[in-house]
This record gives sequence, structure tokens and C-alpha cells, in this order.
Amino acid sequence: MTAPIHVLNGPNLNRLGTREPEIYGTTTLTEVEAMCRKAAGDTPVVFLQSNREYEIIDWVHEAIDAQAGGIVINPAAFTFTSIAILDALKMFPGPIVELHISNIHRREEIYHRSLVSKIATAVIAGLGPQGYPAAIRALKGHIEAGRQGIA
Ligand code: CA2
Repeated sequence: MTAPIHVLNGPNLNRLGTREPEIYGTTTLTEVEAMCRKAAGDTPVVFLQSNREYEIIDWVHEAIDAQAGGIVINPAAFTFTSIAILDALKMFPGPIVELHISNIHRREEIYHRSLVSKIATAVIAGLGPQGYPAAIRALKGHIEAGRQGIA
């Protein structure tokens, strides 16, 4: 069976599409999930969102135990604060794409220092919701080629 891709979303992203459309667009997270499943084709997608740090940590552990082919993670504000999520991601042996809808580097200083980028295989930021299917397609290519890293 094809290894699943786990897509994990952090706090407030359940409200995507309802505010700050100039930064995040008008696409909802439900629509993002559909875009991911379409991009994945026959690769199973586990798509989750939580406002609770511990749940995201548990889901990284589940991705490890499920031998997921790759993780796409938008940790949202936890990107800049969570050493616990960083430590969990370090245990995942496959490729990890850190995903941000906005270009965090064009924004205020508080959004510039990602902890997750230090261990991510790749970072996508600023492509809007289209970043999600782009991440899925990139991971699919890597999984099918049997590669772990990008290089
Ligand atoms: O651009 C991204 O995807 C972010 O990860 C979103 C986070 C922000 O803290 C990061 O710096 C960049 C914030 C998510 C807020 O959730 C929203 C809820 C409703 C509408 C728009 C965003």
C-alpha cells in the first residue's frame, strides 16, 4: 500500500477564509483539504487541524508509527514557539515540508524566526493555499523516487 502523507495544521487555521483575506485569501481549510486530496491522487492523505499543541505532537507521533511517507505541516503560531513540536518532528525519518500560506519573511519581525525550518526538508511560504497541493506533489515525487531528502 502507498504510504500516506500527513497534513497537519496548527492554531486558528480552522478559521481560514473568514478573516484577513488580503493575507490568507478566501479559501477555507475544507477546500484546502480537497485540493490536497486531488493533488495526492491515489496516495492516502491524513488531514488534521488543532488549536492544541499536544494534539499536534501526538499526530506527529502517529505519522511516525503509521510510517507516513511524508509530513506537510503548517504549525501556524507554534512555528515560532514550540520546541516540543520541533522535537517530535526530529523523530520523523521521512521528508517534512513546512508550509505557510503567507510569506512569513515579508511580515512583522515576530514571524521571521521559525524553529521548524531548522529541521524541515523544505519550506514553502507565500504561495497562498496553492502551497498545499504544491507540497503534496513535491512529497509524492520524493516518495515515489524513494528519496528522503530534497538533494
Ligand atoms: O501563513 C501561514 O500559513 C501562517 O502559518 C499562519 C499563522 C501565522 O502565525 C504564521 O506566521 C503564518 C496564523 C494563522 C491564523 O489563522 C487564520 C485564521 C483565519 C484567517 C486567516 C488565518
